Amino acid sequence: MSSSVDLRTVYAFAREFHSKGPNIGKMLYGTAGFRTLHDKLEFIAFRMGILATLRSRTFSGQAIGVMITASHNPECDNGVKIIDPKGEMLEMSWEGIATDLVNVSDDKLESEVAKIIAQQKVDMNAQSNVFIGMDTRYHSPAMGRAVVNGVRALKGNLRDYGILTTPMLHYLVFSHNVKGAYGTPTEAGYVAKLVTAFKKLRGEKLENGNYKNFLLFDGANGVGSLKMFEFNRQLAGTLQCQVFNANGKINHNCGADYVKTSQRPPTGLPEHEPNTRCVSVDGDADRVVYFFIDSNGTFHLLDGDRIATLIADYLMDLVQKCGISLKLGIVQTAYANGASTDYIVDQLKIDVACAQTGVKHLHHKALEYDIGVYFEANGHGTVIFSEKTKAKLSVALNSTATSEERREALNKLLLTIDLINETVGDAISDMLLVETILHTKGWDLSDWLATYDDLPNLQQKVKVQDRNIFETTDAERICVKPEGLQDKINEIVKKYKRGRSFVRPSGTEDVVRVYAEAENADDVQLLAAEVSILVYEMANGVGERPMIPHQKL
Ligand code: G16
Repeated sequence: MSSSVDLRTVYAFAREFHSKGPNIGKMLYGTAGFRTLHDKLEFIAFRMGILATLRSRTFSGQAIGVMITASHNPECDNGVKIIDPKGEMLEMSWEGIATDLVNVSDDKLESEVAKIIAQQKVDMNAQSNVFIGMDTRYHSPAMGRAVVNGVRALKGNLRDYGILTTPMLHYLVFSHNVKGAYGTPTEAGYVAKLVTAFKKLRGEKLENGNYKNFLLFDGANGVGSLKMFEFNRQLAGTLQCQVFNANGKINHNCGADYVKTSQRPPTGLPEHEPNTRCVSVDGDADRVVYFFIDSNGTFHLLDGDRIATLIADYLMDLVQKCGISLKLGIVQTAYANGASTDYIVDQLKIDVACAQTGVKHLHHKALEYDIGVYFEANGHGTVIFSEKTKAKLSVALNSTATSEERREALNKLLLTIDLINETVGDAISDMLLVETILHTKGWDLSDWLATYDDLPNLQQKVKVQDRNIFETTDAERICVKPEGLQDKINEIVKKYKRGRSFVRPSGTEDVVRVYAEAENADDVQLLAAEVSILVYEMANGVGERPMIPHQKL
């Protein structure tokens, strides 16, 4: 079929504005899209504009999202994430297509695009809609312009939303594609959906038991802080949330990743009463962790594992009150603290599964349940409810045989579903859900902390010459390459009581990550150091040893 799109435009734009240039090594679509130093990324953003336009045409013009962000990474990095029509991460088969498109030279770009069109049977006369969002990094607008040019080169339509949190763009894509059935497809519609559900769930009583109506919000100097100001306007009179870290260097000594990995409070934390609830999100507000400092000055972290258990427990209770049989499960990764998994199995008696790092993998696994709660320990996660589950709840609610008590529980569960951004992990939506649960239970953070004791744990980054020589299996719990490494890790781990350690190449940073946990804090330091040195020597050869950053527990 002939089309009005002349593919020579693709090369013309590339040569003129977004040339790949020399000395660019192989780039991979990683854990959450392409991510690297911002000055290496513009040509990738251009090519992802092209890819998103083609993908949208394969869905007859349904919106595809392109998010410009390096999320938790330092300010110098940037990245591109593609969002599929249901608001999910890009389908895996297209990750390979994206990788190939990025790795050809400028002069092969036109033929590569022609190849995708032929292989994927893209109808170039079909509509195409690409939604673009970006974080607050100073180089994000330049990346956004490159995406726009990619879309224009193939004569697609686009909507540039400017600064958004990543989960907001996921919401906008999905709610647009389902014609508003998931909420009004605007930024104001997103805020209204969450705030309305939150207010209804909270009711008139602002405080309850140990729950105080005040929290401190570390915005990681990213987009989350900006958006939280808008939420605060809408939440006025309901939740008192004081935002800090709103206009410095993104993620620098603050934010969810810093707080989780260094296990200490962010800089910029205002003076406050002991035991005050504090929350940290990351640069694009798709992750959240809680923390507090007690009256002895001790720091306590409540991470993604805690959030998952809190939510699952609350939902199980509601489901039981609804009198409906539903299968609820929790999905974790290898980073989940062993104590949290024991708590889920032994105390909550809920099904638990382990997936590979990357919310895309957890989301996929969570779809196997009627209600799938998935969280990474780093605070990235959400809950998904199957269509069958939602239908069962509506039928029960509308049945005249349903008692008042059950009806109340059903209403509460349906409102809770409304409060959750099911498309992807969403720091603000997750926070509002945690606030709702703590308020319902009348808990402060020490009540929540008392549900189980975390095993001391540590995560370290090891810089190696080539992280791609590391390969893992069994949801990343076993390292199969370099050969022999796993046996040596096993030997080391044996020496430590309740010891566990694994290594994997990061998909977002140029490092190998080392995770360790053990019965006590001293052991965990030693275990992490031993495994980190081993990783360094296997990858770089024995010689000068790495500086292992010792983080306080
Ligand atoms: C992304 C992914 C997360 C993942 C994290 C770290 O988060 O969405 O699922 O846990 O990267 O991945 P890795 O260990 O491979 O570097 P974010 O918040 O940076 O988009």
